[in-house]
Amino acid sequence: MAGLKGETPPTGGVEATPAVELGEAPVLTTEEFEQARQIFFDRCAGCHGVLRNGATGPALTPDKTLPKGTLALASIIFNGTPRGMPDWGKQGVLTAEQAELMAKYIQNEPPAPPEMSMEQMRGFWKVLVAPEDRPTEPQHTRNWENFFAVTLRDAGQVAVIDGDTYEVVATVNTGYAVHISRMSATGRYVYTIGRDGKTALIDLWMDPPAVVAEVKTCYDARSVEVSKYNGPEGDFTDRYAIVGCYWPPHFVIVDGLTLEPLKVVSTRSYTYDTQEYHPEPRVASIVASHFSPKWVVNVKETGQIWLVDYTDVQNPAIKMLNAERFLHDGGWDASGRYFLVAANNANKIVVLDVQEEKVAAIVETEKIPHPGRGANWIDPVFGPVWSTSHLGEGALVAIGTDPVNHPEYAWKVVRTIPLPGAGSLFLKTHPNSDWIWVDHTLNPDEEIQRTVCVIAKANPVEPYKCWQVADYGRAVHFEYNMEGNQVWVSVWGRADDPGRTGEIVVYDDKTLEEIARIPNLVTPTGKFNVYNTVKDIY
Ligand code: DHE
Repeated sequence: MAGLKGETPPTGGVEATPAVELGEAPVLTTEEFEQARQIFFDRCAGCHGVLRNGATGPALTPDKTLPKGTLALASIIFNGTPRGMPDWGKQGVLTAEQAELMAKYIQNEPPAPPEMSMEQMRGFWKVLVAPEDRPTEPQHTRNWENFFAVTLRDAGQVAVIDGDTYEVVATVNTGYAVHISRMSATGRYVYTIGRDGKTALIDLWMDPPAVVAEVKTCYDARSVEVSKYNGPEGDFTDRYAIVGCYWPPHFVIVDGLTLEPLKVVSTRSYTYDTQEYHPEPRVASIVASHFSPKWVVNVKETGQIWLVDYTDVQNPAIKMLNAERFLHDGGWDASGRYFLVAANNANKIVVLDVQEEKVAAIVETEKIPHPGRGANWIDPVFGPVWSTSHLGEGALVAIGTDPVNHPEYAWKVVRTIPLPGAGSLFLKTHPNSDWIWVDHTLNPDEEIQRTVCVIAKANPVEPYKCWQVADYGRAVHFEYNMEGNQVWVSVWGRADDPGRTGEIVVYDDKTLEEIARIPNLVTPTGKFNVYNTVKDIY
C-alpha cells in the first residue's frame, strides 16, 4: 500500500490542499497505521495537536517531517530534545521499533478524528447515584476538607487520600490519565477530567468516597471547572461545570450535580492576530471567577481568552479577548482579580483583569513558562508577586501583581532566580509558608529530574536548598495540606516496575524534614487538596 492517506482534516467545508506529494511518505500497513494513530493520540497530540499543526510542540505536517527523514525523526522520538520533547524511548514508554513506526507515521498526512454530537455525549452520560439518593451529611468522621485527590496517571484512577492520616480512603476508576481535579464550590464533590475526555464526579461525603456520575464529552481533554459565583446575579454554587476539550475543539457545559451535558460550544475560529481560520483551537486552562458568573476559557491555538457568562447556559454570552498564542496553564493572583496565563511558546505571561474584562498586560518572561497555577507570595522588596518556573530555562521569575500599592513593579518581571536546570513543570507556595517549592521533572539529567528546590521568601536570590526526593523516577508537582504546614511531592516510577511504581513524599514545611511516604501509588501526578483548591490557595 502506498503511503496510507488519512481522511481530509475538517476545514469547515473548505477543501484542504495537501502541502506535499504524499507518495513520498513511508509505507505503513493498515495495522501499523492504526497502532501509530493510537500512540500519537495518547502521547503526542497534547503538544503537537491532533492535526499536527503544532502548539507546545512544533508542527509535524509532512512538509516539515518528510525532509527530516525516518532516522532523524526516530532519534528525536526516542531520545527527546532539550527544548522539551520527552525522551519516550529512554523513559521506556516506546520501544525503538515504535519510535521508528511513529517517525514513519508522522511523514504521512494526519487522519481526521471523529466529531462528537450532543446525542453521543448523552449516550455516554451515566448517573450512578442520583442527587436525591446521596447523603445529606458526611457518612464518615474524617476531615474531608483535608482530603487530597491524587491522579494515578497510568492506572486511570484517582486516589482519595486523607491528609491527616495519609491513608488511601478510596481508589476510584476515572478517565485515563486524569489531568486535573477541581472541587465544587462547597468542596464536597471532586470533578476529574481524563485525557480521554471522560469527566467523573466523586462524592467525598460517601463512605468510601465514590463516583456518582460520569460523562464523556470529548475524545481528548485537559480541563474542567465548576460555577462558583454566588451574588446579586444569583447563586450558581455547584450548579454547572464546564469541560474544556482538545478534540473535538469545543467546550461543554454540564449540570453540576449530575453531569448531564447541556450545551456544546465550538472553539473553531480565527487566530487573534493574523485572523486565519484554525481547525483545531483547543481549550487549555479554565478558571471560574469569584466576582461574576463567568468562566475564563483559554483557547490555545487562536490565542484568545473567552469570558463565558453562564447565567443563561443555552444562550451564553461570550466576550473574546485577544491575548497571545499558545495559551496553556495559569492561576489567579492573590486578590483573585487577575488571572495570569502562560502563552508558553511565545515566552509570555498574559494578565487578564476579570473585573475590567480586559487584558491588563502581556509580560515577557524566560523560555517556555509553565506555572501550573503559579505561586503567590510577598517579596521583601517588590511586594505581592506571582511566580512561574520554565521548561526551557533554569529560572523562576517573580512578576509584580499589585498595581495599587506597588504600581512601579506591577506586571513586570522583578526577579529572576536561577535554578539547577531547565525542565521545571510546577512550583507552589502557601500564605503560611516561608518557602517556594519548585521541581525539574523534565530535565534530561536523572539527578536533576529527582531534585526539588526551596527558595526562601525572605531572601529570594537563589535556592536555599535543593535535594533528591527519591533514588528513582522523577519528582513532580506539589500540594499543601489544609493548614499549609506540610508539602506533598509526587515521585513518578514506572507502572511495570513493582515496588517502584511511584509514591508521595510528605515534608514538614517549617523544617523541610521528610515526615511520611505514601508508597505503592501508580505514577502519582497532580494532587489537589480540597480546601486549597476550593479557595484557590497557591
Ligand atoms: Fe498538563 C495542567 C495541558 C502534559 C500534568 N495541563 C494542565 C492544564 C493544561 C494542560 C491545559 C491546565 C488545566 C487547567 O488549569 O484548567 N499538559 C497539557 C498538555 O497539553 C501537555 C503539554 C501534553 C499532553 O499531552 O497532555 C501536558 N501535564 C502534562 C504532563 O506530561 C503531566 C506532567 C502529566 C500528565 O498527566 O500527563 C501534566 N498538567 C498536569 C498537572 C496539571 C496540569 C498536574 C495541574 C497543575 C495544577 O496544580 O493546577
